[in-house]
Amino acid sequence: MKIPSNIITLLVGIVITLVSLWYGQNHGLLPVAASEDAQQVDNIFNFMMTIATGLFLLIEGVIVYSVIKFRRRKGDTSDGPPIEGNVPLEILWTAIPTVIVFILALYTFEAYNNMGGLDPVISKDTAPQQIAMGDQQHRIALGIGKSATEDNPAIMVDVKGIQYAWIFTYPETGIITGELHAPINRPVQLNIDAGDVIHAFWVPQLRLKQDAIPGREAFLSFTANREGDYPIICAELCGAYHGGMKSVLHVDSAEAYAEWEQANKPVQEANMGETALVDPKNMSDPEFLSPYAEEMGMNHNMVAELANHNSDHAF
Ligand SMILES: [Cu+2]
Repeated sequence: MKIPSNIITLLVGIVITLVSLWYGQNHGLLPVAASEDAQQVDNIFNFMMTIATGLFLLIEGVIVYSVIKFRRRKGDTSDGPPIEGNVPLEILWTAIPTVIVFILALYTFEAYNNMGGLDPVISKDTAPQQIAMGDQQHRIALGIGKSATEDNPAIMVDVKGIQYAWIFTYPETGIITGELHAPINRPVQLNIDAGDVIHAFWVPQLRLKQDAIPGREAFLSFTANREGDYPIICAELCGAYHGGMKSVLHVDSAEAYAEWEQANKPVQEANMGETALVDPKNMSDPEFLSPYAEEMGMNHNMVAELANHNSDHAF
């Protein structure tokens, strides 16, 4: 019994489609998605992966099939048939990629717009540069952002890229740190700037990347929805130690974030005298030594004993 070739074509088409649809969702190439918007980027990537898998299987399949089916047989020295172009075929293979590219362009545009890429909503009160330069600058603001709302305002963080580190300043609390902390489910707005050369702020798990340009502020907003530690990577060759320009984004629970904030707030001037300044002259030897002794694995009594032994020793 001979199966008609159009039925075989149909079956092959169905199999390729099913395999492509499955692989488009199960390629495992992306790191975890740690924000709401990251899913939109993943949807585009998965869609592209589905199309790419289908095309790969179709084209490679035809090549492998042809290599076997139309191979030169033993003793065959004849020429192949003289085929010169095929207009319908060329129209087809121009039209299909054109349609695919158009669909991808529209889909990408839609996601970019959803994420606030076309009109970043910038909180003006913390972007003095923007106000100084007026409306024109606002219209061409760099970045992505829209996640803040009236009842869930964004946490502001000034991000400065320098050779070869990221410095994060929280203007509301005065915290300055080398590692970014963000509470889960709260919008965060990064005001990104560079101190020397062009850097790029990149967190793969947020699917966000933004150039940091000296003298020109850029913005990124995100709302992390997954606790964890994620790498911050400089994605613009910025000098000899560019490869070492890394930091960490800690997405904390609300409680852990509050704790971190409390522990890292600069000491207020009012209680500065008691907490920050201790004059070692007013301390006894054991008092002075105990923090060092603890590091060495000694307890308080051992220190006191030592101090007694050497009581006549001028310290
Ligand atoms: Cu850099």
